[in-house]
Amino acid sequence: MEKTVSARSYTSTHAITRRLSVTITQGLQSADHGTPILELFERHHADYVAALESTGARVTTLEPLDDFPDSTFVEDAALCLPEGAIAMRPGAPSRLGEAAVMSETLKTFYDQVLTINGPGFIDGGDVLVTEREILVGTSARTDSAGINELRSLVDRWGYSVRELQTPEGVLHFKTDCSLLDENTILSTKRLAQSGCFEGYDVIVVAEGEEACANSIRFNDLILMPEGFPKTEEILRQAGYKNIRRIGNTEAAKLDGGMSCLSLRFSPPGR
Ligand code: CIR
Repeated sequence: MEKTVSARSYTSTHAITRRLSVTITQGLQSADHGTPILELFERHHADYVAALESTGARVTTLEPLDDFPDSTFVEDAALCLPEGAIAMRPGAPSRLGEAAVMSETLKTFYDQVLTINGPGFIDGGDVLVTEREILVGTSARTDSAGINELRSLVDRWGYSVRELQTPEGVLHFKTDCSLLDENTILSTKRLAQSGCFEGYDVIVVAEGEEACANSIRFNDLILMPEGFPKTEEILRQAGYKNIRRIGNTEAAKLDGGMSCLSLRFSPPGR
C-alpha cells in the first residue's frame, strides 16, 4: 500500500503526563498483580518522560490528583487530534471525574475542546488513531453509544471512526496494539486474527510477549516496555532501530503500559 506523506498520527510537538499520586497503590487492577512500589514506579515514570522529551517534544507534567488513583494514566481521559481535543467519558466510575479535570488543562493548548456527554462511555485507551481513520474497540470501559458520540464529534474534522471489538478479557483495545508508522500496526496475534487491520501491515508480537503490544511510536522513537527481547528483535529486523526500553513492571500491576502514561499531540498554531 502506498504510504501517506503526513505522519500526524505519531508526530507530536507536545505531550502531557501526570505525576503519580500516593493513592496509585489503590488503582484499579483486573486481577491481583501485587501493589505497585511507588519509588520504582516514579523512576520508571521519570524515564518515560525523559524519553518523550528526548525527541524534542515539550512535555507538561501535571501535579498528582490524589482523588483519582489512576489519573497518571492520562490517556484515558482525553483524545487529542490536531484540530481539537475531546474529553472522554471513562467507563470506570472511579475515573469518570478525570475527564473534566483534563479538559481544563487541554483548554490551555486548544481553542476547541469538545466533550463526550454520555450516556455512553469511552476510554482513550480504546482509541487508536491511524493516518487514515480512528479505530475504537468496545470493551468493559467503552460502549457503542460512546463510540457513536465520538463519531458525531470528529465528523466535523473529516475523521471516520470504525467500531471494533477489544478481545474478551483485555482491558483496552490498545492493550493489544500500537501504531508503528503510517501503515504499520504492532498487534497481538489474537487481535490481528480478528481481521480488523485489513489493509494495514501488521507485525505480530512474539508468543508469550503479548504485554508489549502496548508500545508507542512517538516522533522518531518507539517506546516499549522493558523485558520483551524477541519482539524487540522482530522490530529491529523490520527496520525499527530507534527503540527505547522503559521499565514498566509497576504500571503493569495496574494494567498500564506505554500508551496510557501520556497524551501526545500537536496543538494548532502552538
Ligand atoms: C485502569 O484500570 O483504568 C488503570 N488501572 C489502567 C489504565 C490503563 N490505561 C490504558 O491502557 N490506556
